[in-house]
Amino acid sequence: MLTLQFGQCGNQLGRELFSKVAADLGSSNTGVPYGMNYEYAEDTIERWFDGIAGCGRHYAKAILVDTEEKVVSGVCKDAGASWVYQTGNVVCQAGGGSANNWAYGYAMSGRCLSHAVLNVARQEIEKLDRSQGFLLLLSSAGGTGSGVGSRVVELLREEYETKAIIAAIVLPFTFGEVCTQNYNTVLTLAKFSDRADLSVLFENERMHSICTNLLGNSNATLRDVNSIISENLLAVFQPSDNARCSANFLISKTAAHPNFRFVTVRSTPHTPASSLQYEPTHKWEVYIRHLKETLRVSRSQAELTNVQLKAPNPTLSKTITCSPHLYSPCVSNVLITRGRSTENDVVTLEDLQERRLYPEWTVVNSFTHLHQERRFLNRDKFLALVSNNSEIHRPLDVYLDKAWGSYKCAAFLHQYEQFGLEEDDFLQAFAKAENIVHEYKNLKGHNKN
Ligand SMILES: Nc1nc2c(ncn2[C@@H]2O[C@H](COP(=O)(O)OP(=O)(O)OP(=O)(O)O)[C@@H](O)[C@H]2O)c(=O)[nH]1
Ligand SMILES: [Mg+2]
Repeated sequence: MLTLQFGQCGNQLGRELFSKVAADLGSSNTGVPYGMNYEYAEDTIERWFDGIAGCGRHYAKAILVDTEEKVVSGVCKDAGASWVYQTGNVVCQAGGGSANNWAYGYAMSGRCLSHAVLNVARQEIEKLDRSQGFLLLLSSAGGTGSGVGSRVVELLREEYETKAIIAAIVLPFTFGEVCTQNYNTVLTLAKFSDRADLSVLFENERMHSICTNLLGNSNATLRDVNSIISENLLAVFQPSDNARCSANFLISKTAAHPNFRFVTVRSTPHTPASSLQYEPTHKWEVYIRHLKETLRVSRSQAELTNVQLKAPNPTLSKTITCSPHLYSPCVSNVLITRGRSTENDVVTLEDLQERRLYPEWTVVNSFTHLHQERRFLNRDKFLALVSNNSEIHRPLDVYLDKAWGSYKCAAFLHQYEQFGLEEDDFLQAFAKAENIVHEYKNLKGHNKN
């Protein structure tokens, strides 16, 4: 994968992601024989790195894009002990950012930077024999990640019609941030919904709550949030023992239907580093049941239950999960399990294969399982569930509602019009976002088991 990091969030998240790749690569407790670990390491290096610098450190296979120097130079300085960014892959306009304005990012910064980004991308792609495609990292709330990211995703799609484009999009906190974030989010999601093959959504609020509730970190910073997001991404993208597992494979399993191209990732277990050694490791079925429970919606159907913010419960019996709880209907689920499975502790899949989770129109294999025996980041077990499910409409609906509320009273519109965004562009984006929300909201599970 060639990673493209956009704006403050994309670049900071990218740095954390590569640090985790290096940590996983260097982890001592792999749980597998030398040869197996060697293969995993080779595959990891091929996925994320691109040659070795004079200092012996790996070059990250990444392009850094921003409209101000501060963040990218900080991120470059703060690379890891075993890896660095290539300075030639930094595409930065020395300015003051895109002022949290999607239109400025798209039209002004995007126009200046996109050709340089495409040139670097071309050079990188030519160097790679087996390029899996692109991973774009950005937040939807600012001006650069959202606007320049939207411009670049358009150009990448035009130039690389068949290459996989996956975006990891960070959604803003719903309160206390900038007023234009709702417009920026709607405009970004509308653009990515038909240009990227798959968009993985991360809500800052939810990720922050994981730090607070599960890791006991009441002063969690954005760096801590990035650590959780990176673990989720890597649990998905690190090699699995399934040779078919590529970006294209993931897309075909999760986002084959063009109306449903968004997913979220749930993962478990999350344990504070200080108590990692004291925490018991449960059987696979406990974690899998826990992940299934994260899909449960409350009786009033008002929202997801907050199982994601709780520790897995080993006493949760099968009979409880077989009871008629309500689950968010899923277009598809991909479960990735990492760690040792034994005869006495097999990875059991029935919970997530249950037919009622999936709409009647989905094909039989809307559930996929991938496994990797090698331990992930020194943990005995780690699981990630990539889920394309109805609940995705909820956060999107919130931003859409707020953006529409502002639009109706023409709030801040002149800031967008100034940079060429017309009424029609806004209305098209609203219509697209509304359609996404509508499709997800109206998903229905299978009636029969
Ligand atoms: N998870 C996470 N969110 C971040 C980070 N940095 C900023 N954000 C969020 O991203 C949004 C702001 O977007 P930025 O990425 O700072 O903006 P930008 O793309 O640099 O655009 P401009 O600064 O407007 O040019 C807010 O919702 C922040 O909470 C980060 O490192 N991690
Ligand atoms: Mg910025």
